[in-house]
Amino acid sequence: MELWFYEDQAKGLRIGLRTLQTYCKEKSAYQDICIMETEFYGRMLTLDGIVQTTEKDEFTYHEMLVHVPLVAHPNPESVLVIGGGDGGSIREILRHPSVKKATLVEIDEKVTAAAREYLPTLSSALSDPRVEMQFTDGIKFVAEHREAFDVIIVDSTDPIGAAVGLFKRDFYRNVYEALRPDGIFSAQTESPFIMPDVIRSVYADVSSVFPICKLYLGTVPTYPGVLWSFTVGSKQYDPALPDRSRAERVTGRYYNYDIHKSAFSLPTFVQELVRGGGS
Ligand code: AG3
Repeated sequence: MELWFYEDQAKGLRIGLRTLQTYCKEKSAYQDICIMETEFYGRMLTLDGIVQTTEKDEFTYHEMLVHVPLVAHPNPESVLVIGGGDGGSIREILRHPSVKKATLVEIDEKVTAAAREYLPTLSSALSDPRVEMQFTDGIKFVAEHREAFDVIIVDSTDPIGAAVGLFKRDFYRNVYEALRPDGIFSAQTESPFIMPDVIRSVYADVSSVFPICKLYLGTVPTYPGVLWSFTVGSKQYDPALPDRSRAERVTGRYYNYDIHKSAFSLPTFVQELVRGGGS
């Protein structure tokens, strides 16, 4: 008998992956956590039935979320990740030799425990001595820190449940305060095909808090809409003008210097969203 996993990505839109094995299926205080083997995309983590990451396409997401702000900053030493309990963002952060400390603030300790057991290609970097983990609410954590980080990465779930507050202006205000005077942050901000309203409102909110706000795009095949957006807020450095040698030092399987620059070239319908229009 064939077993299939389906995620309803939007009304009338569904993705299906044939699954071969289930490694972990548990309920935490926050959500249902599941890690399965899929035939096409390798191991996959889902939270409440929503695809978070797969072994085969996670590099596109984590490389773009992390390297754009870390290359834009000339000397990132202290980096904070909000969410990202699977460890994929931390793995990419640690590829930057200037980083002395990477702090992971994940609300659900059980997500990290499951990833450490069944997703080693993402989570193995969590054992690095530069990593500090705190299992607590990222919104509260950010509100309690002042000028403490060079870069903040918001590696969140979709804006539902506990993550809603990570897409709000008050949170971006606290992110601004938690960053050093030349700090920069990036956040995953969903697909322009599926959640145009999220992109529009996040862009308006981040622009109202940070002197520099830009949207850039990547591609994540297992996420709804595939074309994926990231929003960056910066106090000083223009994220769209990367230094070539800094970018080349962290060339990945998706990320490279040319991709970094071109990711800020937006299709017309996305330009309209960031201007506050569009449908
Ligand atoms: N964070 C983004 C997940 C969004 C996926 N949305 C969906 N499938 N509906 C993933 C965390 C990876 N570190």
